[in-house]
Amino acid sequence: MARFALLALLVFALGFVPGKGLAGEPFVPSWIKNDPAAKTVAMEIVSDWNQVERYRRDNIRTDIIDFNGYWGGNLTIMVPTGWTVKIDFINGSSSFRHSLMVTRVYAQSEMPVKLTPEDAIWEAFTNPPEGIKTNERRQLNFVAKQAGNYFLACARQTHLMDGHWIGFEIQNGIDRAVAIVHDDKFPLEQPPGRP
Ligand SMILES: [Cu+2]
Repeated sequence: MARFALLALLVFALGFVPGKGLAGEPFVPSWIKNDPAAKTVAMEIVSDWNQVERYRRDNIRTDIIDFNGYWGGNLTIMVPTGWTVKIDFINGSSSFRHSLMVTRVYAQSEMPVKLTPEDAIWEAFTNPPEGIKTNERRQLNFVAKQAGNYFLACARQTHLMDGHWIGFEIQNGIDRAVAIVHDDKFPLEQPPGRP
């Protein structure tokens, strides 16, 4: 009986911890470069990084618009509090304008139809907010002043509602910027994001 109770406890502890989502291990992708001495992280974020690969695989256009192959919060970037963030933003789309903006967290039901410059945290957004053209690039620099959860989102038309956002978390107590893929939000049939 005691053995059974112990087993039940073990099963509970391993498999049914409330709030434990499916997430991979934190990793430093090739497009994140940490400089701990300067408390600075540089990252390159490409819009529609996977558009061509998706099209090649299925020969149909998908509704997915992405940042480095991630969308709808299936990746979270974590940055230490107080660090300077330097994002090299490139529009890799072959057809659409895109932008990049730091915003608060939105539930799907409360997302605005369109983000405006007033929605930008620390005025961090690429200009013009309606998006840069195909193959254009912008540098977006800001200080990760306040610990908490944010979005990196696209302010183009309805792109936020359409899933053109990833998670952005500013954390105390971490010593470098990392990323986590949320496998439960990443359909297996989709090509993987940028490593
Ligand atoms: Cu977009």
